[in-house]
Amino acid sequence: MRITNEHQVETVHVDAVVIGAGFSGLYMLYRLREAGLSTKVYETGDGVGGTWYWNRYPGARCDSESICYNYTFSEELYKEWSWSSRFPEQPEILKYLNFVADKFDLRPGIQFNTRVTSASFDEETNRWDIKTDQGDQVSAKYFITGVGCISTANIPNIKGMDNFEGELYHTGHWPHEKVDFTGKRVGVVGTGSSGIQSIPVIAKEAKHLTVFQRTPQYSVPAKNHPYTAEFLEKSKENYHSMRELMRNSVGGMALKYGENSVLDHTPEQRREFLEAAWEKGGWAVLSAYNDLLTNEEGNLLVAEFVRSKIREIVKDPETAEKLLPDHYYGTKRAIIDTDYFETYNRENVRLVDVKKARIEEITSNGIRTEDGEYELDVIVFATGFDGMTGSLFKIDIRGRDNVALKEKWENGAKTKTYLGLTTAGFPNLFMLTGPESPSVLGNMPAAIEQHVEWVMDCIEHLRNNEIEVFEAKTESEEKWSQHCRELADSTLYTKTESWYTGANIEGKAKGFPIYVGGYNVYRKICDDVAINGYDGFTLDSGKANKVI
Ligand code: N01
Repeated sequence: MRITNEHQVETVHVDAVVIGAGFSGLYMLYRLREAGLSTKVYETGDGVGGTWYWNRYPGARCDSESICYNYTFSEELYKEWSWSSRFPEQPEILKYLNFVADKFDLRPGIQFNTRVTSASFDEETNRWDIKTDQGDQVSAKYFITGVGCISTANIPNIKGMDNFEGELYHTGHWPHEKVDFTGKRVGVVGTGSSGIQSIPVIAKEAKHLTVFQRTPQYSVPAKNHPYTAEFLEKSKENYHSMRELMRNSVGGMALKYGENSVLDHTPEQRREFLEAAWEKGGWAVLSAYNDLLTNEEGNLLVAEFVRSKIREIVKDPETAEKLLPDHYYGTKRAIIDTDYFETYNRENVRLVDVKKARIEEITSNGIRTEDGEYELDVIVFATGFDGMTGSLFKIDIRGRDNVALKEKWENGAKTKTYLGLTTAGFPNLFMLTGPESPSVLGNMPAAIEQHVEWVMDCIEHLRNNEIEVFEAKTESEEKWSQHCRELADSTLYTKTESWYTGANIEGKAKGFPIYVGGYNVYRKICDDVAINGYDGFTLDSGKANKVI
């Protein structure tokens, strides 16, 4: 339905508005449409893909095994698509998401090149009024965000950024055209997942690469390899068991954690065990034991094992020393790489410790640290993201009494959600993979499917029961947020500063807004809430306020 207001801007009325056309938005659109709800998806990019649309930097690839890094809601889709390798690169993942969009004819439901700028809940109509940067005005019963957990780039505020005369990039906003590093002096700032994936690839092409490292990171080999036809056939045959395994596992992937404590093994047994995990690659070291993230003593032993591997790989002892991390292993997102530490054995690669000699300025010619100036033709910022809340806060989301989500969560209160999906005072708002859900601690597509399916069941329930207003109770979110904090504090995660804790963003409220209890446990909690009539929520027919 279209309604014209006094300024002649047509207000479009739909059942649901979804933001984002990545893994979350695409599946949400599919489910809403299948259920017969009129839906509009707004996407800033000019194509589908979300994270995989923006992160086109060299070497970008997934770190969940690809046979799990896909949707499982459709057996037909699962069987139609074949991944080339264990950890495929970004172009292949983007191709998969385009394949999904085409297969289910999702594009007509998506408005590209459009950023949602504001959304406010109208307590008279019990609807969300949503505006975009293209002048759209939409009124929706349900407002669903699929904005991604790590999609707002952290571009450091370094003096002189505008003075640089060379090329400047951020890994999370990579150009669509190939960036040619041939014959160029390149500087990469940052050694998280993005830096560690891109550094080996850039080093091979550039004339010279300088890596500006503030905090060394642990990384283990991905041991990527092509999939054989037999392997793929078998994984497709096992579709049902694979889906069950993913849905009922700790990290949403076909991965089982070890049964032993790190301390159950003698030093010799441990070395042998970890060597085998190292050879297996991927998540094998992180999942080798059952208490790596809770047992301080055990964690330090595994951390020392990884440090010993770095010393073995990197030939120059001084460089190796600079590369040794000293935080608890796995408390920053575990990284898997292809030839990362080996890259420091190349003659054209130099490592600069910018914790020791801080970056002072970007000059017209390169980067000046307290130690001197490094001349560069290209600077790549692999400096990460304003995680979990950054993309939500970019939209002016206002709930009851015109309270902004940003205000609610930043005024000392930090994030407060119920189940990481909803927040009190913001009725009929669903945040897919929102703060205080397990999201980034495992396999995102699995987390997304669970959220989309829960939200869809919930909306069906609301419609079937003529419920107009669905809202988390304040006491439910207090309890949930406290539960999340207590769980996080019982692990080593909160003992390390990272983007998980918000420490990478100046002035950001610190916390650990992620549910660490495991995907499987979380799924059961969400299911139980639904089975118990959406326990912890207020379900209101809203008849008193109803405006048609
Ligand atoms: O970002 P990061 P990322 N001066 O925040 C440094 C996912 N992901 O884009 O640690 C100098 O991890 C910063 O230093 P420090 C994954 O969940 C997944 O790499 O703050 N350095 C750090 O070294 C991942 O965890 C994949 O001291 C500065 C780096 O920049 C998340 O995204 C691939 C600086 C940022 O590391 C984020 O990863 C890529 C400054 N001013 C990403 N500011 C997959 O494999 C920051 N740094 C699927």
